[in-house]
Amino acid sequence: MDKTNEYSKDEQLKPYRADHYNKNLTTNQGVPVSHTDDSLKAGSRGPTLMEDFHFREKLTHFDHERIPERVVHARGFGAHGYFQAYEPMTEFTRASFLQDPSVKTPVFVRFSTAIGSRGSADTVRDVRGFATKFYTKEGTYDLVANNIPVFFIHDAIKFPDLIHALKPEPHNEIPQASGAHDTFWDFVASTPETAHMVLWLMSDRAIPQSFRMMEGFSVNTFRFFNNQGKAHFVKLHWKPVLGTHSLVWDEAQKLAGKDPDYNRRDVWDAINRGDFPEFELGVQMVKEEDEFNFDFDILDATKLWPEEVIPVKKIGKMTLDRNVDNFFAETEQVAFHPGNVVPGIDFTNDPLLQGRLFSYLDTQLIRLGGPNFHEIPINRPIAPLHNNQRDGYHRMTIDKGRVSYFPNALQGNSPHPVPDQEGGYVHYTEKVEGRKVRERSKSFNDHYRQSKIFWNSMSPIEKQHIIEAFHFELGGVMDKQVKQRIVDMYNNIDGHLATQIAMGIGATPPANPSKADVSDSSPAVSQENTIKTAKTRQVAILAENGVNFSEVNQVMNALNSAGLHCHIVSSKQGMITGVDGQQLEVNKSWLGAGSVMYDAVYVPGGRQSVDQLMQLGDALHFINEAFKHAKTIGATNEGVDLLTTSQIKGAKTAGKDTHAQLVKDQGVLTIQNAADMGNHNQEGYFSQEFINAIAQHRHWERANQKKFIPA
Ligand code: HDD
Repeated sequence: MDKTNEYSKDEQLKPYRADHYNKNLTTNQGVPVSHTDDSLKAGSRGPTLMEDFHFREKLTHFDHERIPERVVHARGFGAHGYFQAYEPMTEFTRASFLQDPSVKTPVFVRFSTAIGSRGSADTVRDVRGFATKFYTKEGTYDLVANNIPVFFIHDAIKFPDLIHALKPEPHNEIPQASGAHDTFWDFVASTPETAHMVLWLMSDRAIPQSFRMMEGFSVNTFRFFNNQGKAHFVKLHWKPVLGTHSLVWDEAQKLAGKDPDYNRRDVWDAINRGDFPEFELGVQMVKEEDEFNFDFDILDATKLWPEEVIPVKKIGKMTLDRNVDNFFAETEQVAFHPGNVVPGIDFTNDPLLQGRLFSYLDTQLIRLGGPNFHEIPINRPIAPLHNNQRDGYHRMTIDKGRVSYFPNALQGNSPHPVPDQEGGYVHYTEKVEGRKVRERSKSFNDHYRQSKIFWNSMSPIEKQHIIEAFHFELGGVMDKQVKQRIVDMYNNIDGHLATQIAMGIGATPPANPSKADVSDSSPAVSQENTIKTAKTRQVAILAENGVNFSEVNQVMNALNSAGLHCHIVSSKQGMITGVDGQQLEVNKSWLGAGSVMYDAVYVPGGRQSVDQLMQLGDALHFINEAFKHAKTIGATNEGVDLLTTSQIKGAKTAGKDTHAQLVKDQGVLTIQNAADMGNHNQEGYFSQEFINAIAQHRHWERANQKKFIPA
């Protein structure tokens, strides 16, 4: 049997998919409807009649279409795919989906923001959810992760306090999807354990360029254990094949207005184009006997395990290759729970995880209307399901027979428990002891060391972005005391950072700026060290009538063959005519497009086209904004004139008198007197050099990029 499709979620969902094309309109009772545009009345101007069962059913269902949004992570976006293990992991875990590389385990992933309401924008500053449901043959496993490896708090009991502080303020429900307000920072200033997570939240990690270009972290510590009962503490990772990249804050804010669905549209379009998002599953493992060998407590969710200390072992790859058919039925109704584990995966006493094990099921009972939400198609396991749970709202299963108890003789003692050695789930036999206490482990109390390591690990531009984020976020805080307390708190981490923060928010810099007492860093946490590729990047080509079609054609062919995608941006949608009479279809007009939607900009030659662009404020703004955001900019022949009339004139560009000489200057590439732009893979030609520059993601070395200057 083709093991790659042994368990197909797609097959399971098929009977639930309703295709309404070319069908009769009916009521929910299947009664064909003759007319749905007028309610039943006594006379065409008379009152609507109560007996109009079609009207009543249609309106009643409409009135009841909304369900409560998630209490956090309300805004999300889902996609289907599959996971394949790289090699058998039997040495560490018996989990079946981590053994056979030939098996494709169906998955469903939901990316999300955490704090915004369901209708808020995608590109807000926030931690991102990265929840994955593995429909394995021995039951469903949910890895409910975030794109930041640590969390605000140690103990789940503080979660309601944290979220109440972070959500819009209760007196005026302002601000939406933002921490830039008094209650959040008051909570932070009062809760020093939040310092590390908040530093990550102020970093570029909180404004990911794409869900396809962000990491995932289990945050909590789980256990793998094998058939011999040998256990390891583990933290799980998702590593995007495209690398980890972020927007800049100015871009993120503008995208929230120009395209609030930016990140979900990016995934939707990428899957439709065949640019399937891919993530490698990684695991960090600590032997039981090494539990206390570190300068942090491995059960403390406000601390990460430095990848340089505990390496990440890549154990498989996930590919997302199918968009949902119906957002509500799949993405809105999906229910993830960190307590959904399969044999070989168990929990630890991480107090944050312990609390999560209660909360997800509890909140889903009210959000999805009762105890049978596991029967909603997207939540159904692929594995067979037999137990004695019965009834409850929306029960779908028609349980046959009289027996709904165990043990029994009337049904052959079935369904019967499965012995451990035959695959039944057993918990790791951890020895548990202790007196009843409400207290924090002393081993959790170092709130600042890892914050210092994170700060040390940041590149100058990443540090500058963090400082500017503090300025923006604390700029929204009205209470001066709260601002000052944050400055004083961050002086525990870095005196210069605290001083820089204070200077931007009108607070008093620390009288005694703390001196660096930790020199460690972790290169793995800086996005400067991530995978750099131009694959799937989006390029805007600015053109008007009279554009040099041959240049556009050569460059577009090279970009497309390297896996990039191009949009022609012009004054109007429709067709434009090249200098040689050939036609080009315009994808976006200036009104619908913005440089913030693209990774790079290319200005081709053609005298008439470039002369028009030079007169257009929209075109000049487009290219200046892209330059401000450190993006790659290319121009060929007459196209170079647009650069020299914009803020980019400072960049070294090709001169008119030079023969076909390619000039590259901090991500600005120009060439004059050239007809051959070079097809793909021809090093030294404009096209390939342009692709190489785009692969760098951004060009922070430019003078217009303000960088952090150490004290
Ligand atoms: Fe949570 C949803 C991730 C801490 C309680 N959480 C939720 C989602 C993600 C996370 C990705 C969205 C799932 C979906 O797409 O439906 N949460 C995390 C991570 C955490 C974390 C990585 C830190 C380790 N969460 C956390 C704590 C609690 C919760 C400490 C409460 C004790 N989380 C919930 C919840 C949610 C939820 C309220 C809301 C919607 C849902 O569960 O189904 O139960």
